[in-house]
Amino acid sequence: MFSGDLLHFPQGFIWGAATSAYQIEGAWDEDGKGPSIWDAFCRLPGRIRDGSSGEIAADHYHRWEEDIAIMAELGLQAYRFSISWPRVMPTGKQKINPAGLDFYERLVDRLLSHNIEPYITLYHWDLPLALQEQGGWPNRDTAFYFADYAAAVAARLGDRVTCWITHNEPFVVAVVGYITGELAPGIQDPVAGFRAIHHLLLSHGLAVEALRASAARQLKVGIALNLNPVHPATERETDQLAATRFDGVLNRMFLDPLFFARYPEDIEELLGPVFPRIQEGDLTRISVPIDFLGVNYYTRSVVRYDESFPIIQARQIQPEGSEYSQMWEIYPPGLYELLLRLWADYKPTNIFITENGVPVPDGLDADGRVRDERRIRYLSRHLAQAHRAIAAGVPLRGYFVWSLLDNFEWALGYTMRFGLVYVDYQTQKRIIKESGWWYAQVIQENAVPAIEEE
Ligand code: IFM
Repeated sequence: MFSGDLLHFPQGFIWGAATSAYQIEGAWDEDGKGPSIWDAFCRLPGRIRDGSSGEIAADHYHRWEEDIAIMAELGLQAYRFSISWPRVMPTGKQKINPAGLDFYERLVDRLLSHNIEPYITLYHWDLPLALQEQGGWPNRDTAFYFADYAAAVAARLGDRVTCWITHNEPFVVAVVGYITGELAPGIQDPVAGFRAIHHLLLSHGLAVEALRASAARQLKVGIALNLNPVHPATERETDQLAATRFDGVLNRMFLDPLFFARYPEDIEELLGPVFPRIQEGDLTRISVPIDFLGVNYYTRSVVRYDESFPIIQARQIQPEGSEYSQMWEIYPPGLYELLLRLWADYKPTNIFITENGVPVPDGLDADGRVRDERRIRYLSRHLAQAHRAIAAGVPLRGYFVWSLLDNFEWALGYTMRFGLVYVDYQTQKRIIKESGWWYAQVIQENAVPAIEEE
């Protein structure tokens, strides 16, 4: 039992944890799975900090039963995981690999037998390599193949799985995959990147329709966006302009088409010839009503005007005097600010925090325990902000910790640990961290201990 003051969450609030296929499954070429862009990218020299890959990762493909038993032990009410497109369709289109669908069916059935609600993400970055060879997301056809894939998965699992997320962080897919090139497929081409944004959004709309059409019952469908509040580095007019542009590309470029069937005018003007070509009817498709908006929140963006920065002339900086994790500034009030803004500007009927978490350099103590106090503090502070937002009227329905397990952190390899559960990659042994036991208590009491902000 927690002691002291508690922040109680509304009845029915959903507590979960999240993972993604490439980051945990391993078994990169087993049982008919095709290669993804990540299988190829990890082989390029110098792309992954520790030279690793997701070929084995947390070996979840073979250890899924143990992992579900851990979820049940923690009392998780929901588990958000992604389906590997190339496991289900090895070349991304036409031919289905039944063994791939069988794996996810077993997973879903076991989750349901423990009363853990599956939240399926259809795309968490692992594009079938064959589709990248035909142009990837900058190729409009990919959007239509994605809808076919969505329909195939829903035809098998739509009778049991109610909650579906089309995409995870399309900003990262397009901008970091096709413009800065730090993530797969590692391309550096702004025209390709903005075309990718449009096709990802189009594919979302097409997939929402396909999911709803192919399942026999009513599904709840949404999308998970990485959204940050954007703050100017100073009061200077140029910095304010930079912040508006940054917000345009990071946030409004996704939210406006989804909720208002239009792209932000200032960004269209700014991009000029780089702005993607939009066909008639695309925006109507993109703005098909969704059942919930997924918000992945980790940090805020503080932005300074910088003439040398291509196109947007805005650069993100790390403000002095702030607190940092191994990856980003820790800024809990940004979650409250963001949720209130989303509610005021876009009025989504339901919001879920589909990711929130922190990397901590965890290790085992002599007694075999993992004392990740910093993670407990990070999660507590963010949940306090979520609680504040609910009290202010935001329809926040649930929260997923990123991540259930330590896993492959993309270009940073295994150098970051985000899990509630420690993974010893040598033995694949799982150890529930202190944060995992703490979260189990949160779920049980539907409440978080109130903490003092310094
Ligand atoms: O690990 C990632 C995840 O795949 C997407 N959102 C951010 C996480 C931490 O970087």
